This record gives sequence, C-alpha cells and structure tokens, in this order.
Amino acid sequence: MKTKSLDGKVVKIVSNRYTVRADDGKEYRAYARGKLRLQGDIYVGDNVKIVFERGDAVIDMVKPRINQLVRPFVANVDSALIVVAKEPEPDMLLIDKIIINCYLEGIKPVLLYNKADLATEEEIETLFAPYKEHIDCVVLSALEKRGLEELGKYIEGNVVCFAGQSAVGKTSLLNAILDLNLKTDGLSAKIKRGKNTTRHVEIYQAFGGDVMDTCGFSMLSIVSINPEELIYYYPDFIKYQDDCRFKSCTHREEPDCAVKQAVERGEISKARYQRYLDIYEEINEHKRRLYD
Ligand SMILES: Nc1nc2c(ncn2[C@@H]2O[C@H](COP(=O)(O)OP(=O)(O)O)[C@@H](O)[C@H]2O)c(=O)[nH]1
Ligand SMILES: [Mg+2]
Ligand SMILES: [Zn+2]
Repeated sequence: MKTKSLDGKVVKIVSNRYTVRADDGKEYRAYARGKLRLQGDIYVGDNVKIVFERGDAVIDMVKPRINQLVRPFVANVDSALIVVAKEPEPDMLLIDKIIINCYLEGIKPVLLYNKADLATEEEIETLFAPYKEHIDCVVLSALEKRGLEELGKYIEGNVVCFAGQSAVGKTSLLNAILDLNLKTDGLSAKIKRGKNTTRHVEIYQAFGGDVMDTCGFSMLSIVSINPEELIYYYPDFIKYQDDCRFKSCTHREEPDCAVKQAVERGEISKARYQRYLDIYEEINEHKRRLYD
C-alpha cells in the first residue's frame, strides 16, 4: 500500500511538534521520526517530506540543507537582513561576524538601519560608509513605516532571516511588513507577541517570500576557518590585495601591505580594519586552544 507523502518546509517548531507548510498549501503539525531527532536537529527552514500514519503527519526525511546558521538555528536562507539601529548602540564587531558567517554559508547579507526616526542622516551615513560599496544598505523606520517597500524587494522570492542584536526592532519591522501585506493582499496576520518569544523562530509569508523572525544573534564566534582565510570574507580588502608585497599577506605585520596603506589613506575604515585584526586574533586563539 502506498502511503500519501508530501513535500514541505518547516515553518515553526514548538518542543517536539513541527509545523510544516506542505506543497498542497496546507499546514500540518507533524512529529518527527525518532531517528531524525537522533541524527541531529530539524531546523526551521528545513525542506522535509511528510507521510501520514494513523492520521498523524510525520516528518520522514529532511532534505540536504543549502546552508544553516546557528544561534538561532535556521536552514536554507537566501539572505540575512542584518538590523542595526540608533539604539541599542550598534555592536559592529558582532555585525562584522554575522557578515563573515553569511559569506561562509553563501547567504547574501543586507544591512538595515532601523529607527531612522531617532537618527540623523549623518549618523546613518557614517555607519553605512565602510559597507555600502559591497553590501546593500537600507534605511528604515518600523515606527514611521519608512523604507518597507524597498525592504520588500529583498524578500520577494527569497527566504530571508532577520539578524542583529536584541531590541533593534526586528519583530517591529516584520510586523510593519505583515501589516502592509495585510492591507495590500489580505494574506498575512500580525505576529502575536508572546512572552516566550526569545528562543523562538518562525517563518512568515510576505512580499512573495518567506521571512524568519529570530531572537537575534547575541554572540558569535567564527571557528570554521583558519585565520589566514579570513581575508577572503572582506570584499572591501580584496581589491587592494594584489598590491601587497606578499601573495599570502594577511594585512597585519607584513611590510608593503596595500590594505594597511588603504587604511592609512582612509579608503578602508580604520575601525573596521581594527575589528578584522580582533577577529583574526580570536580565530587564532581558538585554534591555539584546540591544538595545544
Ligand atoms: N523609535 C523607534 N522605535 C522602534 C522602531 N522599531 C522598533 N522600535 C522599538 O524598539 C523596541 C524593540 O523592538 P523589537 O521589535 O522588539 O526588537 P527585536 O528584539 O529586534 O525584535 C520596541 O520598544 C519597539 O517599539 C523604530 O523604527 N523607531
Ligand atoms: Mg524580536
Ligand atoms: Zn596586505
């Protein structure tokens, strides 16, 4: 006897129940086979196959992931919408690490400045300056509903994930987007703000794409690469690299380093360069602890 099976995407996880949006357009609350839970976690964003057993939907298979992020755990993300805001004060080291992680996982980073209603144009420009040549930057205010249509362009046809510190306004932005979609196509409903939303990830549909709200990334370490490889994840450094004296230049102590010269000339932001050195050291330190 052939059992009915459906393809779908995990859009929500609450303890051991997985909400799967299946290709038939319906959502099913499914259990997962024990072997799958043993093999590793199932993430929000995972593409799965469900079967039906005695009336229960059961996740039978998890398809290979294109990529994944940890803390929070999400899978198959096309683009990360990295939110910074006037408040809380931007943690640029964290932002740079999120960007590196995006490149490592093949995820397109987009930098969003929210709460623009509280900031001056100059403050926004200063924050964007080191990035705007290689990363798309968008000015937003969830409060004033500013920039939402532009944000929609990054969501359309994609699976996107909000990232950034806590309290920058990720959920507010998502709510503003859902509101807008509700008005235009009557599709989506507002997020119910629960008390227990911190560890929670859920996918919402808007602008013809999937949006993951997350609790944000509070800390992050880059452990999957060697420090010498870090340079590949700095598109703003790469164009100078050919002019460094050494092919293997890591742009630190080496003589005749074109990247350091660009920092001196003010073409590369000093602060961003300093954070590069800090991240380099952090990876180095991690490797040392691993092998000593
Ligand atoms: N002034 C202003 N406040 C905002 C804006 N967006 C969010 N907030 C406020 O910032 C706080 C944190 O927002 P929330 O969406 O919960 O942040 P999250 O932790 O990143 O999801 C709340 O008090 C919001 O009302 C904005 O565009 N302007
Ligand atoms: Mg939130
Ligand atoms: Zn160099």
